[in-house]
Amino acid sequence: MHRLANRRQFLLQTGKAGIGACAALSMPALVSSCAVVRRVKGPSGTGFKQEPLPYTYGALNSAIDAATMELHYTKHAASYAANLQDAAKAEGVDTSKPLEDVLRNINQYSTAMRNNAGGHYNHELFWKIMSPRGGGQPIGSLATAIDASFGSFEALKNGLADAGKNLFGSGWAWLVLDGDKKLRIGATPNQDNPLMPVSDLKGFPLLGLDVWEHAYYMRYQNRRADYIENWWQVVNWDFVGKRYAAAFRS
Ligand code: MN3
Repeated sequence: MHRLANRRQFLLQTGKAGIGACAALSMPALVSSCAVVRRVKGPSGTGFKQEPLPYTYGALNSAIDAATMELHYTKHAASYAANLQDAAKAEGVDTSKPLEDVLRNINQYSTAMRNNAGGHYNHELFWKIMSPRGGGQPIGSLATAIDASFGSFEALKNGLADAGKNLFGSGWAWLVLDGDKKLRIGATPNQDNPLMPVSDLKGFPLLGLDVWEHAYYMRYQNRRADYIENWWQVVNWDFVGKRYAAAFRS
């Protein structure tokens, strides 16, 4: 018992409980504390209303045309926000709390909540991780972590492109920070995201790429791979890097 208590203390202090360490603990209280240790909290505070787009519709034209941006923001994303507010009202959700709280407990809510809470969160993030002054390469601690995890920035780009291209139907490709503070690449179907317990890919979303056809079809038609290739020109690495640093500290 004494050894177990010490071990629990060790896990809580280091925050580095791996899967093996978690499996080795058999007492329910210790297992649950282990699960808490392995979650990255990350920056929170996404609201339930749509925020203004941080640039003009045509600002990302090197990758995404103005008509696509306008439809995407004013119709698709706006619908998720409106439907989310309806669902929140119907299901008694306190909309003064961060949306992340709903996503992390999505099993308690309806399918409408899952689709629209995910849809709203994903798009609010998507607008922020792009910029007319984007492109180039990640810098600082994120660049170091990308090299350590995937070998190179090129390998990250290839991995994310594969995740996006191989996703059947509509959804998102992601770079996330998982509970072991490791970077992971993956995809989620529909409007799911990696904060949801139902997602196979779990972690804190650092960067998400919308690969629904509405995000690219007018310019690229069926050429999802070309859209992804051009998209790197507008990725806001300054924002993503700060998000990584904040999530890593949490
Ligand atoms: Mn979309």
